[in-house]
Amino acid sequence: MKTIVSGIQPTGELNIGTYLGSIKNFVALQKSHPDHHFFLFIADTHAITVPQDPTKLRAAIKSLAAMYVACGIHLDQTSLFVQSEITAHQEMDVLLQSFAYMGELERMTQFKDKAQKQVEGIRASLFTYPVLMAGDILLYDAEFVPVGDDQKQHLELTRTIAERVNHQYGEFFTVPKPLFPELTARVMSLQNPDQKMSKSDPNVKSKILLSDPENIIKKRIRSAVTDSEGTVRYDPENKKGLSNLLRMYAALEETSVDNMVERYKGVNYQTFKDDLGTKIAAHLAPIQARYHALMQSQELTDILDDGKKRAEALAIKKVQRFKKKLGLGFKR
Ligand code: AQP
Repeated sequence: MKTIVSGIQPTGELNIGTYLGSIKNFVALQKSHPDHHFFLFIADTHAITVPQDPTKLRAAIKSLAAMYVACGIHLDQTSLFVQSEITAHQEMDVLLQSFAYMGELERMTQFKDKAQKQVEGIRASLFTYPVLMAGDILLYDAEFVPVGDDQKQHLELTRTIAERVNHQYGEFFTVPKPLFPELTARVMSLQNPDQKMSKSDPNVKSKILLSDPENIIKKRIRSAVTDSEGTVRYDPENKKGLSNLLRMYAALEETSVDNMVERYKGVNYQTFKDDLGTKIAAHLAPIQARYHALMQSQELTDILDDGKKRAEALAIKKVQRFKKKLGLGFKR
C-alpha cells in the first residue's frame, strides 16, 4: 500500500497559514493520488514539548479533528487519529532515539527558536521532537509528506534516520519525500512579513483563523502590512507583505501569481484587499458550517475510532518487526 502521512499539533486555533501550507495541499493530494492511503494525525504528543493547559489541549484536539474533516478530507481514503492513542508512536520514538545523533538535533533551527521562548526550562522532548516526528512518518512507510517549509529540516533528518537504519540493517523503512505547496510553503504573518504566520503568535492581527467571521477576516486583511507604493505587483524582496497576500490569493484561486497581478493592474490596494478578504471568507464559509455541525455530532468519535483502528493495526506490526530487526526481546 502506498501511503502519505501528515500531522498538525493541537496547539491553538488553526489559521490560514496552516490551511494553505498543509491542509489544502493534503486535500488536493487526495485527488491526484487516488491509489494512496492517507494517515492524518493530531500530534498531541508533540504539543506537550512546550507547556500546555490540559483542558485547552483536550478541546483543541477535538476542534482540530473537526476542522480536518470540515476541510474536505476524503474519509474513505484517510485514517484520521490522535497520535497519543496509538502507543506504537511512542515506542518508535524510543527506538529511533538510538539512530539520531546529538549534533544533528542541536542543529535544528526550530528547537533553537522555540527553546529561546521558554521561560520555565526547556523540555528534553523539545530537543528530541524531530525523532518523534521521524517515527510518526516511518511507522507508516510514507512515500510523501506534505509540509510547509518550516518542516524541511525535520524531514531531512527523518530521511537521514531512515537511510541510516536501512544501511545498517538492510532495507526496512521507506525514505519519505517532502511535498511543499508551490505558492504557500511559508505563509507570512500579516503584521510582520518576515515572520511565519503562527498559531502561537499572541498578536491576533497577525493571522486569519479558520473560524473567523467575514467582518474580522476583512478587517485583518485591510490592516495587513504592505507598502506605500500603491501598485499591485509581485516583488518578494521589496514588497514582502503584498507578495504574501498575492500568493495567498493565487493559492485560493488555484491560479498563478502572474494572473493575479494581471487582474489587479491599475487597481488600488484597498480594492485588492477587499476582494481578497471576500475570497477568503467565501472559501471558509462552507468549512465553518461543516465544522460547527461536526462539533455537535457523534460523527467525530466514530471517525477517530475507525482511523485509530486502521492505523494501529499497521503501526503495531511495524514496531514489532523493527524490534526483531534490532535483535530486541527474547521470544520473538
Ligand atoms: N505559516 C505557515 N505557512 C505554511 N505552512 C505552515 N504550517 C504551519 N504554519 C505554516 C504547516 O502546517 C503543518 C502543521 O504545523 P504544526 O501544527 O505541526 O506546527 P508549526 O509548524 O509549529 O505551526 P505553528 O502555527 O507555528 O504552531 P506553533 O505556533 O504552535 O508552533 C506543518 O506542515 C507546517 O509546516
